[in-house]
Amino acid sequence: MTDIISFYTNPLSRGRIVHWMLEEVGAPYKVELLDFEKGEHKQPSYLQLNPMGKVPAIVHRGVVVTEGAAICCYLADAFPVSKLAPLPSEPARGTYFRWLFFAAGCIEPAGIDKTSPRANEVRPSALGYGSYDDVMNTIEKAVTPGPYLLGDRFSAADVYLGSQLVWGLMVKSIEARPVFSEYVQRLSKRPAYQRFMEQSKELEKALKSRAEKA
Ligand SMILES: N[C@@H](CCC(=O)N[C@@H](CS)C(=O)NCC(=O)O)C(=O)O
Repeated sequence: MTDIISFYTNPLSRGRIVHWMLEEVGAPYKVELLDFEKGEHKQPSYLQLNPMGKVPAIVHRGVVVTEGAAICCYLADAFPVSKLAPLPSEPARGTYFRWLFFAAGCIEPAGIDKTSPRANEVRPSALGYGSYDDVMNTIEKAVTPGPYLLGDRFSAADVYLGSQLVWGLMVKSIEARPVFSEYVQRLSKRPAYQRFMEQSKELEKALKSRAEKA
């Protein structure tokens, strides 16, 4: 069993969240690129790892972890030296989980519904995220005054929620608010974020050249 993390991704996917997280953690990892065009994520060898046929996924010490938010939590706990998660004994752990789960359970579906509205409207009381406006206002409260979700302390929750904002502001599933762009700008100055962005461009090129050669 190896300690090196296998990271299954596509550079234009939610794998970007985990790529950034891996750079924050600083643990050794190996990228396994999956070409969506070729359907590599739907091949039996990958479906064995993730029956959803989706990325990201990691394999670490023989265990498969899928779901971007779960992977961020897992890595923060598996590499405590990175100090990306409050310990179970710390009250801030509650706030940390709150925003991680809010980002996965509320921000993500609210953003998708914003850009691709459902044919049949769902009652806000039945919808886990309530209303788009409530989600936007709640994010604003969460990142104010900042600089991070846990105040002065950067955590894996910022990697996950911050990634949702970076992507959402770009595709306009998250409305532009000054406080959102200020938060995102702060995050994008992090050396780990910049390394991930550079590497991600290289992965895109690698995937393109692999496709051209095939
Ligand atoms: N719930 C998963 C969603 C993963 C997901 O939807 N990944 C997309 C890329 S962003 C994917 O793999 N799409 C390929 C497909 O479904 O064919 C997570 O949060 O990690």
